[in-house]
Amino acid sequence: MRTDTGQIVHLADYRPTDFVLERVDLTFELDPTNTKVEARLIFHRREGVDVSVPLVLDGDELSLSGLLFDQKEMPASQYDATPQSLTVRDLPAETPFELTITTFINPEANTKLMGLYRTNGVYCTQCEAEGFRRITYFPDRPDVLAPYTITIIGDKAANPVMLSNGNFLGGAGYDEGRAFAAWFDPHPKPAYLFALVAGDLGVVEDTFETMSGREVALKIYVEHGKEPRAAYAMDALKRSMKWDEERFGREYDLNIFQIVAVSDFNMGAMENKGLNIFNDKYVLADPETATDQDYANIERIIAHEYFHNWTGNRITCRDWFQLCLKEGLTVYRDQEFSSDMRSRPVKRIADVRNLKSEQFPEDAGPLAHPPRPDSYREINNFYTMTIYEKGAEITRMIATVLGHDAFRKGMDLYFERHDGQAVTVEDYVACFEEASSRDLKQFFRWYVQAGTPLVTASGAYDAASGEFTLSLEQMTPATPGQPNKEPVHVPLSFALILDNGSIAEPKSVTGGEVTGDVLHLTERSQRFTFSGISSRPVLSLNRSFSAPINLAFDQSSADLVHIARHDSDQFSRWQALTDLALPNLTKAAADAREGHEVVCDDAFVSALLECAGDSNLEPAFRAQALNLPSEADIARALGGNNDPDAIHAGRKAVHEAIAKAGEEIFVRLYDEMKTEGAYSPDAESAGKRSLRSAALSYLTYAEGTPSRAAEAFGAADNMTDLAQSLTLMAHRFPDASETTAALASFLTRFDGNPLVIDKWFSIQATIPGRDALERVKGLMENPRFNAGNPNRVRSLVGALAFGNPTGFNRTDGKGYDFLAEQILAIDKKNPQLAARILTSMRSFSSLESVRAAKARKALEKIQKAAALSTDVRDIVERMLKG
Ligand code: B3K
Ligand code: ZN
Repeated sequence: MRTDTGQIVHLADYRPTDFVLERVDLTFELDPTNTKVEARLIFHRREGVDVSVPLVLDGDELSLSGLLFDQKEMPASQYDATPQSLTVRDLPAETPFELTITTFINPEANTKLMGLYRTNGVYCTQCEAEGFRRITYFPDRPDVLAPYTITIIGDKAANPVMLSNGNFLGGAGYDEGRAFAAWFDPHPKPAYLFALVAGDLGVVEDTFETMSGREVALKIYVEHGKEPRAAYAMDALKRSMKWDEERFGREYDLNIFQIVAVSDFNMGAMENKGLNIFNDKYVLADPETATDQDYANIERIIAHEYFHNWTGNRITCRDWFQLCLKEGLTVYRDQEFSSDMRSRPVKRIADVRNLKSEQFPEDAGPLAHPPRPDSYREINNFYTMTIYEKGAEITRMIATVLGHDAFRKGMDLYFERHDGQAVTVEDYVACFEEASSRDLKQFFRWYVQAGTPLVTASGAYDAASGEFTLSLEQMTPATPGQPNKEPVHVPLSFALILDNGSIAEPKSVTGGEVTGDVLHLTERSQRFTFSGISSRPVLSLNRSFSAPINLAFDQSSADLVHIARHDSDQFSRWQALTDLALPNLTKAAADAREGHEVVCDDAFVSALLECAGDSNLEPAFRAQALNLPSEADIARALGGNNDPDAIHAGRKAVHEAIAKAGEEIFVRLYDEMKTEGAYSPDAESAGKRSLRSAALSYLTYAEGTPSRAAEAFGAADNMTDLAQSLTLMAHRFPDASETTAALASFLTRFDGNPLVIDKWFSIQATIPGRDALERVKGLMENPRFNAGNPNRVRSLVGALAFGNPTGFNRTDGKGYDFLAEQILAIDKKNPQLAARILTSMRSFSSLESVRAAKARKALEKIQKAAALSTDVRDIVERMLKG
């Protein structure tokens, strides 16, 4: 199965390899520009495969410098080597044989950050999805599993640390200042989980005792001097290990678990067996340099990568079409972990916000694809919000449909049955079918249909009969390549809330299946009737966001206010406030566009302020409510012909109206929510800070000057408050002298700490308005910017394109032209990064026509460029095709 040629790969073409890989033995002789890799691979021909069939191994920019067959030189007539493949003929019919393949690679020149590369003088690898083939010729696919022995040889002084997967076998210094280290990973694994790290790093050590009483050594490697900033990551790791034992019965399986933080990394982190490699942004934290959000992200990502040990590593994917099998499930697991560590409703709100603002637009645009796609051109482009977040929602729905116990039984069966295997989504779902005796055939459509289902609801109460009738319809919109959709199984958590706030218990329900508080919508259209309802109830539907759908339910403001006040499901209270906010925000956008005055609905403003001032509600929840739907959310609600300037202006006016009406409450909250004593990143303290910062934001609207934010900046004793107040100043008063002074003092204070300077970059890159482009261009000239480092590029180019709707979508189209230029430049070095940033334009066709036409032109310019990577070509062509 060749996937690096830009050709389309189809799920239907899957077949097992012709040869079975039994063992892998790798020796690396490290050199920054000329590393020697010797791979000894033992294979045998799969039963039934004809003796004439050759062995074909994958490569990527490789050149073969030696090939032995059972330790003897292989005659040149028996093989062909190209940069992309090695084909070996005339191999034995049955007996196992050994190939020894020698390649030389140049880690220093590897700017794609796939395969073996260098980051700040450290050797490091990234192999998922297809990076291993940049190290040696190999059957580089996830269904080829083998145990690995690794020997690393390198300059001793330069590489006091030499790591790979599995358990440490031994190491020592020898001739001419060189040293070696050997590692053995007994758990058969695919090549994408291979890792190697070597260099001069500091380490933080701890231990963990597993549920069966084994001691596991825990090590986190960071650059020297940064050790104290790894303490929180270590704590998060130990909590993750414990949680996976308690919640899922999963125990760790090696005697060592290692994490390495590196500064050049294409994504967040990687779950290599026993040796996770992290973007240092998701390891390093202290109160002075990390925000509450950074701490929460570290906790979540440390957990996510650790959880992959069972969901991804012990049980992996048969092929890359099954990616959501490991990613969606592991996101579900990390979401549950964070919910247990923090506030469950607040976590759910944050996750749903993220799903709606990132995955829903993907699902509604040209890049829409099913969670289990059936073809791809570039697998790197499928590490998407749909695979991860919608994938997690699907597992969450399975848990909802089955109930807690049957879900856990299904998971247990999955771990027991498939341990050590590379499996499919069908295998996964079959475990839940067996554990619950429920047919999940219709449910399976969630995996293979793209697009967000739209559920339309309407309710009617008949006092005479005491019946409440709920009519539901579902429709999934057409997506690229899928014009017609079948109805899916939508589990809708619901409550009928009575006048006094209590929840009605219907005598009976007809019209479809109901389990507990979940309605099962399975037809295109269905009518449920609830009997024995004594007075008109208010229906709260899709509580906790039990299904990832768009819900069209024309509820009155009064009903929404009732839900916002009374629902026992906090998520639904937040959802009701959002449903009240959105029409105000879309109307404000329309008014701003027409030059009309923006007026807000009183019912909405007072419900929001009531929530803000309600001390029975946790501060983090109130902060979420005050944090109005984003400009992207408003654009999505408007649906098309969008003018980002009008959306921004309307949203600002709504904020001002709320700020004026609630000034007293905000003054009080600003005082009350002050945290005392030393900084602690725990959820409760973070919640107070977030509510205080929301209050500060509204007060800044009410007061119209930067003074209060400047004062907060001066008084801040932690990065959360500091970054928040700086953002407020910069975004609201970019030209004020206070802002200039604060930006300068921030820079001086944190100069030399690139992760904090990234915040300084992105705060400025997201200042609304047309000047953002010039600002970003200017900052790219700053010596602290480095176009080769993904975090730096994301903090300027990424922040402008993803996080600054007015700055990026200039009417003159200059934002798009700039992005096109940048994409072409980045693509030459790092195609994966270029393709990812380009997806920021995925919703261009919902812009008003002047901008949309200019955006299209910029995309066409990219498409026409010579020598485009497969990554960028795939994205740009799908976006243009629509
Ligand atoms: N599995 C990796 C992502 C790999 C991305 C390759 N382009 C990290 C994660 O999801 O945990
Ligand atoms: Zn993952």
